[in-house]
Amino acid sequence: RPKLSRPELLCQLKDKVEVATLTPDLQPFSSLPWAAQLPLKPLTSDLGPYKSCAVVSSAGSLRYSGLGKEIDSHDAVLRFNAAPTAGYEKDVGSKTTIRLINSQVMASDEHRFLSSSLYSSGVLVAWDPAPFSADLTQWYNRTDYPIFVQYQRYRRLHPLQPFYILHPRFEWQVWQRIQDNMAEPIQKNPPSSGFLGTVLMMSLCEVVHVYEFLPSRRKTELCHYYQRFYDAACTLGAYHPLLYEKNLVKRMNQGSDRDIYKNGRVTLPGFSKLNC
Ligand code: NCC
Repeated sequence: RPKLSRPELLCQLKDKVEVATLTPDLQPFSSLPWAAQLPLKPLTSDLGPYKSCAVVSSAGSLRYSGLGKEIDSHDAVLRFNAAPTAGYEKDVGSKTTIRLINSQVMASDEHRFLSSSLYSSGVLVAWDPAPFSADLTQWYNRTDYPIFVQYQRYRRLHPLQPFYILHPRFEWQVWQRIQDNMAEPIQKNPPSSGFLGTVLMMSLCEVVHVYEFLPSRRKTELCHYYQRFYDAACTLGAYHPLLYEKNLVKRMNQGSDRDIYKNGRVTLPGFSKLNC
């Protein structure tokens, strides 16, 4: 199978992946009373379009980057999980338009998801590693972490904050793009939040800048910019097919290699700007 060119890869991603979120009309939710807490419309009809966007990975190499001002200059900024801005503004900025969180964050005591102010700014989007090709009912009855219980609790406490749940079909559509463009079989686990969030923003923005997903010259084994914890697996992957995700992003990058090396910055076109 021939390796796809950059435009081919981008168009394939646009054609075969759709950002879908749960709405109250979907089975099995339509027969559950709490489904009224789900947003009526999918995320993509409520948010954007934005001109220029930033996706801020949580990588340790953001530390001492001085990228904060540049990140905040974008129209929308996506952050992940428990990644804070307070105290790290110089390096990661302070604007949060969307926060993408995995179900582990919602469920673990450590993150105090229901009470911490970290989660209260911007739009929340949650996801849970659903089994491959499982339908919504199967997944609902056996989520990885108790995403729905925590969702209902959070919504009761913060009824005005927009909060979406990704449709698991999206996870596996993104996974399939990675697998189809790799020579070897990759692990059958969903992509990392980092890559899911990048594709999410490509559907909302005209141009997407991803920071420290492809490591710069500041590359470090420091896992997160906000924690004193060292593990190379944070950058290279273990459970998630992270290295393959990065390989694909490298192939789609429209920016220069120097931009990666100097600023850890990748530039990707939004789907609306592609002529496929
Ligand atoms: O670490 P995590 O990811 O929250 O990071 C968000 C995204 O940033 C990119 N990243 C992060 C660190 C690093 N050194 N290099 C990077 O490129 C990745 O794209 C990553 O997705 C996740 O994807 O949701 C993940 O979540 C954590 C953890 O659940 C949360 O941080 C909450 O504590 C996972 N860690 C563990 O399960 C121990 C991580 O595997 C994936």
